[in-house]
Amino acid sequence: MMTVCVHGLGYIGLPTAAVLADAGHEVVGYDVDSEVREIVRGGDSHIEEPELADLVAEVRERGTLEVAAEVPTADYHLVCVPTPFDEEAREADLRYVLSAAESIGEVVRSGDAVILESTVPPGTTAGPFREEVEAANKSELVAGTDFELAHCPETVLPGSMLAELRENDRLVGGVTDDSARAARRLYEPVVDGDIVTTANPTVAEFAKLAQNTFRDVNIALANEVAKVADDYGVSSREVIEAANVHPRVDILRPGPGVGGHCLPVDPWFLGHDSDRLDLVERAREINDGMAGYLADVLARRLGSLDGRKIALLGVAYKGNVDDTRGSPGLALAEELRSRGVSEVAVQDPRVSDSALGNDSDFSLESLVGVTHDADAIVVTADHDEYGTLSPGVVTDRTAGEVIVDACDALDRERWRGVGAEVETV
Ligand code: SAJ
Repeated sequence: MMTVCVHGLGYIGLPTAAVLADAGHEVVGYDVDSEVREIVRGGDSHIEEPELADLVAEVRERGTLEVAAEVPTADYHLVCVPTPFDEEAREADLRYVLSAAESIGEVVRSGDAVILESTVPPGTTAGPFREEVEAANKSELVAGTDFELAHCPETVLPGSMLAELRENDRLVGGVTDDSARAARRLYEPVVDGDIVTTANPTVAEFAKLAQNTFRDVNIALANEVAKVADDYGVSSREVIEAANVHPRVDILRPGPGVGGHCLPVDPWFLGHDSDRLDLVERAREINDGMAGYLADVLARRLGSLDGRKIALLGVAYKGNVDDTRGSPGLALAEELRSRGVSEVAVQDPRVSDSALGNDSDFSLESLVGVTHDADAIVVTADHDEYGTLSPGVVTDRTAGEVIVDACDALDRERWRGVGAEVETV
């Protein structure tokens, strides 16, 4: 087993550090945020993720996960820092990745391995990341000669991270074959899936972006099918279910838009050194346009949006998570407010006020509060709680009967049973 320094104890770094420590590696977690370090040092998690807090407590107790305020020397440096999206420039902001590279350069020794897991534009590992590590190294060590360097993109789905860290196939791209082999050795004790070696780090970086882009484009198709199906008076869900009967067709589900911090962002990273994005840009526009489309649907059903109260159920970016980054529900809330809706009331059983953020324009209310005298109800996250929601709780209190389920989360038959017609996107 090896010593591993995990740089960044966030959404990816903390679960990764915990799983590596659980497999027996001697792991040290490093994070620039002292609050995060204290929480993890205390054996807890600052991220809501099933079973993560228990695992962190266990590996802290066992002594296989330590927390450091300075970057230590280690056999492996694993970089899991965020790559924020610069909305204006539509580009990846590499400042955290490059700052991690610099601090690794200061401590990296001959024979160590450096692995970048953060999602980055193609060419980053072998280009600016490598240059930064080498430039910061006083002994002038060279990647691929003196120390190993590889990219291994993370691919875990929030909500099932621990299982996916262990079960998913992984891509590994090294600057040399030895670098790829070194990366494989780190993951082998942890990963039950296949570890696939790509020709170089750039292929691994590109492949990760292509995976999320594939999903985004597929959802854009589903959203377009939903709009067209409405013109034909048929259910998009029934159309897609029927189309997917074909063994080579797998259209995803339409919804209120695409949220989170991966699908709405990663496709743009492909444009870092290329001007050829076309379908990819269109897909982004279609998915971002779903808030406008839903507002149109509501305006049509209500006659006018002016002075209305609309209840939004679900501001997490998707079902069964508490994360509101890139929330389609909140995007719709903004859209409705800008179109004259007097009260946009939001509710979410999974999201806490603190997750919504202090500077949010909206505050969370109870189900009873948001639906009271609402002219319309819109479901914008498919939480399990909405599937079992009793229509009586909601319909007795609403002024109108417009219920738009953008996620197909409600049990439509149950609602029909009490005379409430649910319109699904
Ligand atoms: N969505 C739809 N329709 C669907 C599926 C999803 O509208 O049929 C929406 C969701 O509601 C959500 C958004 O898309 O708003 C993104 O959700 P997601 O579940 O597709 O993906 P993420 O962002 O939670 O995680 C993705 C995953 N990538 C792939 O499945 C290819 C995950 O494996 C990656 O690790 C993660 O991005 C990442 O970190 O890149």
